[in-house]
Amino acid sequence: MEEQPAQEQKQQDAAKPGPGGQELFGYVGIEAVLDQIRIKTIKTGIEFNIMVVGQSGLGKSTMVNTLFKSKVSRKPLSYEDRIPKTVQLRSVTHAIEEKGVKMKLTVTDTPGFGDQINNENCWEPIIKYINEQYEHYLREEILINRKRRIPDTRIHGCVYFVPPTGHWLRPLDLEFMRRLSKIVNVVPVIAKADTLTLEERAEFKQRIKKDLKAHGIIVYPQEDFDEDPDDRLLNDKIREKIPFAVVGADKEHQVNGKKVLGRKTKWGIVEVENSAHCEFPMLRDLLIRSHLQDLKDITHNAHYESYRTRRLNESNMVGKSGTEWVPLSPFNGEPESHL
Ligand SMILES: Nc1nc2c(ncn2[C@@H]2O[C@H](COP(=O)(O)OP(=O)(O)OP(=O)(O)O)[C@@H](O)[C@H]2O)c(=O)[nH]1
Ligand SMILES: [Mg+2]
Repeated sequence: MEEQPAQEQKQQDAAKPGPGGQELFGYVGIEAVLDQIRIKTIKTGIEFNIMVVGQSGLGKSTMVNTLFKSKVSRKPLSYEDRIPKTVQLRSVTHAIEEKGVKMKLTVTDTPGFGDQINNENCWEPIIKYINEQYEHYLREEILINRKRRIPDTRIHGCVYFVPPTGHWLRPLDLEFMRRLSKIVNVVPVIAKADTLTLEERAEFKQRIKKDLKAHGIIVYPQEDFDEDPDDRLLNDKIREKIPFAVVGADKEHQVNGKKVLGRKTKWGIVEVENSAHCEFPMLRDLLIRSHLQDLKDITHNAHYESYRTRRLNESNMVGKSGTEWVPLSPFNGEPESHL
């Protein structure tokens, strides 16, 4: 709102006669649209949804708490001393407001796989959940009287936890990420990075990158979606750092008189928000700050779009003439039919 008088001033200045007495021309004032977008965003708020996926015990639930306890939200979470093993998909939502901008941040925690002798198809409930959110959106979107704003529960970013083995990616991780990356933005991270030395982290990172490339798995930020050379330059830097080596903790400790989130060990405290200790701050900044809108745009324009096209085609929604509408076939939740 503060910009309004400045905007008016600019328009008045532009309309004033120039030094030679003639009107300054060429000023259209299209930048006013920026204020309109800003005001609209403030009014409507932002919905942003993240999901954490990976093997059991890699610290997914801890990371959800870390994210909310770190500088993302100032509201204290109810404290759980020991985080129990997650047994079902669970979403935590926090409303965050900063400088008048409202954000509804939802993180979906998933139970980890790996306990069963046979982990075949362990991705099914996750893929089904992601597709269900697309389906909800689609069903709202094709209504004749649709809502002005469709509630958005679609997953905009999926953080995949890779175990800190220091070797290569396991076939299960490759298969899971291959399937996920086709339907959602996947951000891989090296879990429990405090268990690796700095050299091991760096080497493991390179191996994971090579492995992903060799198997044709495209994670976020996807090169194909870079919009211009500036975008490419920025994203290249991020691609270099991915997978981020993260550490999660939900306990606060006193360090030099300041409270920090960290893991206390015999040798000192691993601070999760200190970028000299781990790359959690990079992950948080990518998701919540620098790339939030990009993650939403790619979800809507690429992932949701291909889901929508597939569903409408398989339902024969668009009749032979291309204009008549027939009912959408039932959603069978079969993940494979959408891959
Ligand atoms: N060393 C280390 N331990 C961690 C880290 N993050 C979590 N842990 C510990 O690992 C254990 C398992 O953490 P959880 O967050 O419950 O793991 P999860 O991935 O949610 O497990 P499931 O719910 O079974 O899928 C807990 O004892 C955590 O304190 C980390 O970054 N480093
Ligand atoms: Mg858990």
